[in-house]
Formats: sequence, C-alpha cells, structure tokens
Amino acid sequence: MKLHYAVMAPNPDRVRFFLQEKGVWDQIPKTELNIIKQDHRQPAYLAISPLGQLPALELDNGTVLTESRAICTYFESLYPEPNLMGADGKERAVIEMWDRRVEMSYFLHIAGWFRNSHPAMAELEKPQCAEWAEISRGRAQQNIAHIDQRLASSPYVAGDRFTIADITLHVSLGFGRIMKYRPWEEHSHLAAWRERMLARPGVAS
Ligand SMILES: N[C@@H](CCC(=O)N[C@@H](CS)C(=O)NCC(=O)O)C(=O)O
Repeated sequence: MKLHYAVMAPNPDRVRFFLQEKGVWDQIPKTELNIIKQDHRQPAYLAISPLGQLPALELDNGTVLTESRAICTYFESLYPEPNLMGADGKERAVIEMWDRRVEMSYFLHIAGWFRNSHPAMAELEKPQCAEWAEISRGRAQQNIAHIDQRLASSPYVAGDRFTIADITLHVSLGFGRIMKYRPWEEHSHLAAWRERMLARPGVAS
C-alpha cells in the first residue's frame, strides 16, 4: 500500500493525525506531494487519482481510496486500537454524525473562504469568487458557535472520548488560521477543548 499526501493540507492532515493517534504513521509507506507546486495535477498522480486531490491511498490490489474519511475507515479496520470511529453500531453512527457535522458546517466553509480569497489559491481556484468567500466566512463564524455550545456539555465532539470528530475539528481550526481566524479566542468551550487537543502527542505535531 502507499499513501499519497501533502503537508499542511487539511484532508491529508486528517489522515496523518488519525494514524499518529494510532501510533502507526511512521510505518505507512508514503509519497509526499506539493500542492502549491501542483504535483497533484501532473499526469503521474492523475493516473492514480483522476480528481487530482489529496490524500489518496493506493492498495496492493490496485484499489485507490480518495476520500480522507474512507481512508480512515480502512485504517481503522487494519489498526482497530485505539478505536477512533466507534465500537458498535450506535457509537459509529453518533461519531459519524458529529464528524460530518463538523465537516459540513465548519470545515467546508473555511475551505470556501480560503480557496476563494487567499492569494496562494489564485492558481488552483479559478475563478476565485469574493462573494462566495464572504458567504463562507459568515457561515463558518456562525456555525462555530454551535460547535462551541456542543462543547459546553460534552468534553469531546462526539461524546465522552476522543474520536475522529475531534481530529476533523482540530484540522479545521488549524486550516482557519491561514485566514487569521482564531475562534477559540471568543468561544471559551472551544478554547478549553483546544487545550486538551494540543496536549495530545498525536494531534499536536
Ligand atoms: N473530500 C476529499 C477532499 C480532498 C481535497 O480537497 N484535498 C485537497 C487538499 S486538503 C486537495 O487535494 N486540493 C488540491 C486542489 O484543489 O487542487 C477528502 O476528504 O479527501
């Protein structure tokens, strides 16, 4: 198997933190691509992953997984402990619900804001749309308040223990810093949760 990834990119980071939490990141064969240099749009990579997105996991039988959550699902089956995606049907559903909620209500809006306004994205996101960026910024700022409220009554995003949903939120907050957006400075429950995340060796790096 081979994992194709990039540094400082949120979807590859989601998989990296997941594997670091499982303690197996160093064991996985990998190739690192540079998104800014557009390595992921060159024919060699497009032959593996025609959408030209990272990460991608190439399996020995030729199967290619190209969604970060799907890649995590596969690694969860290879390395079941520590469990990060749910131990039974109900817990899996609850964790998926929160993970998707973070992704759809926050991460995607940070991405829309960044991709449509940051100069570093001008070559990759054509055309950039200022109105889209502004709507995305507003939605991200509105929706992080709901996540803060969730963390007022729950120590972790999906409940009483650390899961992939915390990784997705942590990666999303890191991504937002590119836009100098630090919502933990105005949301106290998010701030307390973030301190717990930064204390974890698997996600702090
Ligand atoms: N839904 C996909 C999204 C993958 C994705 O958009 N990856 C970004 C990096 S975070 C990418 O490859 N961007 C390159 C581009 O847009 O040209 C996943 O979860 O893996």
